[in-house]
Amino acid sequence: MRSGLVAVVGRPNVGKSSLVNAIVGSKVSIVSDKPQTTRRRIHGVATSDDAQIVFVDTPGLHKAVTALGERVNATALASTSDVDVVVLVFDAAKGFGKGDEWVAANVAIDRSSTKLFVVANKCDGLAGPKVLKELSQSDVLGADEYFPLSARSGKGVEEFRRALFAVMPEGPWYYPDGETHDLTEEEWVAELVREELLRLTREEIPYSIATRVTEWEWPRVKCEIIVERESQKGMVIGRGGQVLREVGEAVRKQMSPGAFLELRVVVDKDWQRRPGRIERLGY
Ligand SMILES: Nc1nc2c(ncn2[C@@H]2O[C@H](COP(=O)(O)OP(=O)(O)OP(=O)(O)O)[C@@H](O)[C@H]2O)c(=O)[nH]1
Ligand SMILES: [Mg+2]
Repeated sequence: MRSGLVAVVGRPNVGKSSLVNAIVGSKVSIVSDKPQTTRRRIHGVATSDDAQIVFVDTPGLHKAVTALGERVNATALASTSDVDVVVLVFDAAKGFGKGDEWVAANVAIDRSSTKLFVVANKCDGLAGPKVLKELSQSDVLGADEYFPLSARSGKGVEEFRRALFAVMPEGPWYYPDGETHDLTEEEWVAELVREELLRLTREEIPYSIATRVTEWEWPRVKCEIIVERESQKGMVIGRGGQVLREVGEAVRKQMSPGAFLELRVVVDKDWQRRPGRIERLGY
């Protein structure tokens, strides 16, 4: 039996979580078009006949301006030690840039025991020469292998998946066959609620939202939506409760049948800037 850990790092919004989901074959990590969607390290598990890969999805590395930003950066930076492969993902449509180099320079990788793979994501719709140009720009990273692909269309994902399985060392499986992630049911539902809110809100609201399941008395599940200011409450609730209703419907569809999901919006002033609060929320 073979197994290994693969940490996925990169700037926010480059498609790290989308890539992990594509390889695992189901949603293990929430995705949105807003940067800084992932806030904690999440294990996504892919199992083949004789090997298991545990992906470590991480928050996007960025210039932090709040205590939450510092916290999630630290989480990402701490996740590359003792792994078999570090995958550095960049957005090929935007182009390989200084920010990606900054990520590579700040992530600790022991190259004697850890391989570095670079993924040029979002290659769907890009012309061949553009992809080649971005790949050659990223060559400064001196990676072991480079993969142009699209997590969205799936093109190139299978080759990448095979290359990862090929380098997994001998070792026991960390998760039973069939298990795809390491979140508890409570954490999972809280993340699903946050995903829908990221989809439905804009401007500063997505960054001000945290979610937390406060009660799980199946089929009754209570989830708290925490915002930073009184003025944000209305936007999360929506006119006549429209936003909350939409969130509830979308999340219920992804839960076991019969769930009764109750959503409540509360204000915790400037929680994002208060380390104690951030910790309590599990970030
Ligand atoms: N066109 C295109 N869009 C993609 C692709 N992969 C991801 N996206 C989109 O890019 C956005 C960000 O995707 P995520 O997977 O949340 O990115 P992330 O790197 O995990 O972001 P953070 O968690 O914020 O660091 C979403 O809107 C995705 O749908 C791709 O291959 N092609
Ligand atoms: Mg993510």
